[in-house]
Amino acid sequence: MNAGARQWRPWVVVVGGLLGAGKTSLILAAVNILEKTGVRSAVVINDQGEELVDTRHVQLRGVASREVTGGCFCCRFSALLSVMEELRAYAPEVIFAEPMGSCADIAATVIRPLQDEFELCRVAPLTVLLDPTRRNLLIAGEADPNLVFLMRKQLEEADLVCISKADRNPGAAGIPSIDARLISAKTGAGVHEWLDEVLAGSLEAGSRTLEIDYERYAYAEAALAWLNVSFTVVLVSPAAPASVVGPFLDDLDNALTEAGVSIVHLKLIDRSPAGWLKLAICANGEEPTIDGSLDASPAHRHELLLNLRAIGSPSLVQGIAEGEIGCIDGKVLDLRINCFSPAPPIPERRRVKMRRPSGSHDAV
Ligand SMILES: Nc1nc2c(ncn2[C@@H]2O[C@H](COP(=O)(O)OP(=O)(O)OP(=O)(O)O)[C@@H](O)[C@H]2O)c(=O)[nH]1
Ligand SMILES: [Mg+2]
Repeated sequence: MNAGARQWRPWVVVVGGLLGAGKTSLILAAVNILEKTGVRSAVVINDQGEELVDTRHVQLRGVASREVTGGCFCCRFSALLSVMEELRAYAPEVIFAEPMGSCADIAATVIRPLQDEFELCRVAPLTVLLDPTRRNLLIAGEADPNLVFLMRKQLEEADLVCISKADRNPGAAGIPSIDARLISAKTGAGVHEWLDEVLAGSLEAGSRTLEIDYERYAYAEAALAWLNVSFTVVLVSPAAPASVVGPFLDDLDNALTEAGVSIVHLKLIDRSPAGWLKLAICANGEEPTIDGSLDASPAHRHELLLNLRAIGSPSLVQGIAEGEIGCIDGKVLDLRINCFSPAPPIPERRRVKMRRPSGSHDAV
């Protein structure tokens, strides 16, 4: 790379947090704000599997994006650098990177190695989102110890914690022991301020690298079932996306609940010639959040992507999903279904900071 080309040094803003914490929503809200002020941005989505709802969602929102698949950012760090290089074509000034929601140790394996690439980018502080509803459920009696472990590790390494979904949880400011900002991707509250803070360059990035037992970490991730599905359905009678994905999500939710599978995040996107619709829930029986066009006209052909992260066995989850897909009243084409538990992380690089700063988010 010649010296002239190296003038381009975008900010890389890594937004972590547990599955469903609101990472993609915050990134999309931030991209929107930046766009209004003439600042171009791009997004990199990460997953161990392929067929990603987040990537399609970001693309349907018209945002330049790339994926790093086949492993978390730490295990596929070279791939992250490659896609950042590819994004040069769009000349973004800010690249948002969304790690898998089960990922921890990002400060040591992504943020600090990115800092070594100082010619390539400027690294913003690691933001970790915390959904207060999930946090309260997790610390309550019937908590899942693996999700609690992952959440605590994520918060422990955050340069900046943001409590998400503030519109739903106006009282969330009172979580003791967390010095956090309140944001709502839905209303935009706090998003501007968050952007100003992470792009100011005044807060140190990678200041809280973790001590983490990789066996325990791998065990916690492996307790999750990870389902990525894509298929096209050609309906017998044309229907609007809302009439396709709404009942499908309800039936899937009910079947998972009956089988005792706990949904951590279920997201579903339907692209039809008349428009697209995304539905998501972060718990069994929850009312779905909706994005896209609810009033799209009926169509025969629908392309669906389904991503489910749940506490349960992958084979059980896959069987339930296949059963529900089989119940759709139409011809299912090009079905790709991949269900697994995340594999143990093996970082390409790991750089720890020896001196820990005062204050921490450990006591969550
Ligand atoms: N009310 C409200 N809902 C939100 C907000 N931010 C996100 N959500 C909803 O929370 C759910 C999860 O949001 P995502 O942005 O997909 O979360 P994520 O952290 O990217 O999830 P993963 O990629 O699966 O780890 C979706 O249903 C969103 O619509 C918010 O500020 N307010
Ligand atoms: Mg996401």
